[in-house]
Amino acid sequence: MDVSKLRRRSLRAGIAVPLSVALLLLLALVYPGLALPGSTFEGSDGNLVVNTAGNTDWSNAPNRVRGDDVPSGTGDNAFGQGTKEDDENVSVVTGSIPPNKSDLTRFYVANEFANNSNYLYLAWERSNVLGSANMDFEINQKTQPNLTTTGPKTLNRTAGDLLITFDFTNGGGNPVLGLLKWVTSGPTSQCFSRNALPCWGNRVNLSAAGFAEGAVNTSTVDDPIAGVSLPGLTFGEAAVNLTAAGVFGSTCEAFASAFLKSRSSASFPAEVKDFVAPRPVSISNCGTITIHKITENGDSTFDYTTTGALTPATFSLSNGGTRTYSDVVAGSYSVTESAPPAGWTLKSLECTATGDGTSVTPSDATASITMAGGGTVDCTYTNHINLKPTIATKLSAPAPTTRRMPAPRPSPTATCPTPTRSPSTTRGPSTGRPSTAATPTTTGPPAPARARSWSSTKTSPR
Ligand SMILES: [Ca+2]
Ligand SMILES: [Ca+2]
Ligand SMILES: [Ca+2]
Repeated sequence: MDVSKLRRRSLRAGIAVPLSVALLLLLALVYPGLALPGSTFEGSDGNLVVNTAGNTDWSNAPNRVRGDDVPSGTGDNAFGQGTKEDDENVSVVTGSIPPNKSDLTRFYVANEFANNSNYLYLAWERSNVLGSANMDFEINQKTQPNLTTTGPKTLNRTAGDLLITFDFTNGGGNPVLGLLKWVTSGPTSQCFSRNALPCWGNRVNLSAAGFAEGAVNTSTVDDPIAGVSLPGLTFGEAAVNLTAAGVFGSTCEAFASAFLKSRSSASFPAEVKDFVAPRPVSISNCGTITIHKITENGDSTFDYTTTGALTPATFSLSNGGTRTYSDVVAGSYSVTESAPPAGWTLKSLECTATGDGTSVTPSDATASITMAGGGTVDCTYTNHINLKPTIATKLSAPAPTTRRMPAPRPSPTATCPTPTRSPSTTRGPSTGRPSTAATPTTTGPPAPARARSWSSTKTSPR
């Protein structure tokens, strides 16, 4: 082998090693601690604690909501009378959970906006150890009826409500996650199971599409939130990219309620049994931007331009005015004040932001905004104009008006320019003029020699 071949081979080897290291580093960046791409939530590691620094898990989940079931046994509430997922009219009973079916104890729901996507995180816990787990999370736009009392109930469903199915067979590897939306109009072919509207339809296999990941614990893990220890197969979790799954798009959606149910088998039309009653949640892809206007020493009309497809794209405000954009889809925006009218300057632009993932950066006349679902941004533009000097006109005013006092002061007598009535003159110089020591509380000249000079104090430029 000649020297040049040896060189090429060693060169290739020299490149190959750093490339493989770089690939591993890239994979580590893309999948930090078993999280869905774009999210740092550890939604498929089968536990509730953070294992990789900088990540989140249930112990520090964003916007976490917890629902607890009533204790297991004869008092535990469940669906009865053969209730199935497609039923809006359901029956709540107690003590009817079959001993061989999942007895739920708790659920968690969390959500966040990260890397231009809305993520939903779900977890369930159960008290018994069974091979299969068939759980459904129902997420509604409207508040649900009280399911903690027994009897017939009507679920308050709206077109577009979500049902996220979680099916796991022991030994079957990772759970299979599905997404169905509540359908109220159109052809019945949309329905996943039932042959009539309304129904759960348009099922998406989230796992196959790569929109979701999940896991069930294979050994005992701790729940630091509820303070319990969870034996293997009694905890399941999932992370779903709602934006990728098409739940959130260019229109505003908001969900206000979530609850957990157990299906009696992997079959979708199987009876639903135990449930954990609905809890209020706030899952939305929209926020609010509010712009306020304040002017000093007068008023005028100020123009604004925006970016990010806010509607209207431009607007104008005068003193005390407000512009509110209440349905701002998560994304990037900016608001800029145009050059102010003659004589006016932009004194300040002050902004605040609330909500995970929502931020605002004021710079000169522009507020740069990153809006996340449920976020609010509030900005105030303050403009200033110097008062025009009007001393000349005031000086020509009739003498009687110039003898009026300026605005009331804590020590009005000390500022009165009439020497004979002012107590301060007793301490003043023999000229009879008011003592200068008495004047600092006023905004006028320190030694008003003539009464009419006081009128100028009202018009001093600031
Ligand atoms: Ca986890
Ligand atoms: Ca973890
Ligand atoms: Ca229950």
